[in-house]
Amino acid sequence: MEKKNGFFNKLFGGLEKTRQQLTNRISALVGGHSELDEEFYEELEEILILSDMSFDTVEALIDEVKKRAKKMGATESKVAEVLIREILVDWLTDHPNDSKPKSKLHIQLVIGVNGAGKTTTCGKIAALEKRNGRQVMLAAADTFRAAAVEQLMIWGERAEVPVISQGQGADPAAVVFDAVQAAKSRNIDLLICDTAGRLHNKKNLMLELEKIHRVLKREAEDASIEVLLVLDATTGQNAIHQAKTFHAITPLDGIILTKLDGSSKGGVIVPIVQELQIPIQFIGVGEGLDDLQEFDAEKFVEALFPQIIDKA
Ligand SMILES: Nc1nc2c(ncn2[C@@H]2O[C@H](COP(=O)(O)OP(=O)(O)OP(=O)(O)O)[C@@H](O)[C@H]2O)c(=O)[nH]1
Ligand SMILES: [Mg+2]
Repeated sequence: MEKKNGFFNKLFGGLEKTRQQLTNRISALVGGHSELDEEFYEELEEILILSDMSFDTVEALIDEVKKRAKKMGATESKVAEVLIREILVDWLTDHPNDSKPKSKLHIQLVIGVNGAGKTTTCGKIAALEKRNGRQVMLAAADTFRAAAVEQLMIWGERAEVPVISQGQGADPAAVVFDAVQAAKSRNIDLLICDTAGRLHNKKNLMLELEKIHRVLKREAEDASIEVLLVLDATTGQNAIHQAKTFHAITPLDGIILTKLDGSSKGGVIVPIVQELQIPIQFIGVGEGLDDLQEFDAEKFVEALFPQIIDKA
């Protein structure tokens, strides 16, 4: 129970800025405008757009609120809060965290643009899965940035898992190749591969990613492989664009949304799930080893819209 409360408190704390941007403004709007009329919807639309839900998602959300409100015969604006909460739970659980069935060796290829939080997230996943009793290994396939290998080594020490590396300048596909062999011989359950930050519009770097993925598929035939894209929640709308571009090069199995704790743009999670139809697997709510959570749509919406049940 205590663990569960700790989980929720961390999530609640992490969504503070998004609540200020989104939830508190909706509450203020409802407080000052009791009728569920066009003017109310226009203001609601503006708040939703400012929370970094995309225009299309906002339109769809407002339409759905109108539809459900009409069905209920509701005329008071406070219903809108309850309905938004309800719809978001529906939408976010529509695409559950349905990660693929895992083979004896499961491999996660962690990708994303510079500074999104890849290395930190690799360390956090390693710690989380180790706590779950799995044998975990890290591969330092960011051989590009100076000190990237050392950074992952530090995370390896914190999480108490081995790190396979070849140092700066090595071919990342060769590191991954080595790591797969090591993982097989050491009976590892989960191999997490950190990669270099790459701009989604730089073609050669994206091709390099394709190559790493190819080597993985070839060398680890019996393993299940997942490509996970790390997105920084503070980048808002740009995150959706990044996800679309990466998905076109290397089909994504899941998304990890980091830095929710530093972002007022947590609303971006809605268009990510709605428009890309890729499940959110983890969310980052801080810089520490324990600040990564498996995504739980209901808990997420509950932390975003607390107390609303009372108003229904
Ligand atoms: N507040 C907060 N900071 C985070 C989170 N995840 C990562 N960071 C911070 O983001 C910064 C970049 O993290 P890295 O893990 O180095 O990012 P990266 O994607 O590996 O960066 P490159 O390898 O340079 O592309 C660090 O200062 C992290 O502490 C999070 O969930 N919350
Ligand atoms: Mg890194």
